Amino acid sequence: MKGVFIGLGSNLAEPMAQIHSAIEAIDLLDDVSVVSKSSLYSSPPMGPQDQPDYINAVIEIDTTLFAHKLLDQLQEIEQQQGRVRQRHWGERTIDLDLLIYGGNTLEDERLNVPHPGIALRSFVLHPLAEIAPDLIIPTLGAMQELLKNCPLDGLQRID
Ligand code: ROI
Repeated sequence: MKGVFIGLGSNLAEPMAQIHSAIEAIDLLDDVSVVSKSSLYSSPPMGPQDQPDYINAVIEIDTTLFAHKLLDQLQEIEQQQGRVRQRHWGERTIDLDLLIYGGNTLEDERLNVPHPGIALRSFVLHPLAEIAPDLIIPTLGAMQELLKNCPLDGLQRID
């Protein structure tokens, strides 16, 4: 199934390298292949301001994994890359968020998909728009409409 999107973020321990190795690790998973990658972006932190800027990106994958199984695998990659959560909304080595799982909506203790932050976070919405400009997101609506209400807020495309 295509139309599965993952958001990546890092602001510790060589963030660009963290993003690249996470994408590689995701592509190496059984039953997952990366079909599209956004550029890398730098963004000022949302949350405490006394932390480094983030590097963010969004990828699309093609997968046969169920959402929870995929989440398990993403969390394993976070652990392998030494993720530590130092404080709420604080700095992190790597954050992998399951943003969209095709046309599905999922809501339980572990997953809220589509991710409720998509439309509110420029560092998620704009990279997503780069690779899926015509996307209609379940519960949130049309990408081009969402973009109208989401200023860049300091987001900058790298490359
Ligand atoms: N801020 C930015 N700019 N990028 C992120 O990926 C990010 N991730 C987070 C919080 C702490 C909310 N802030 C962020 O989890």
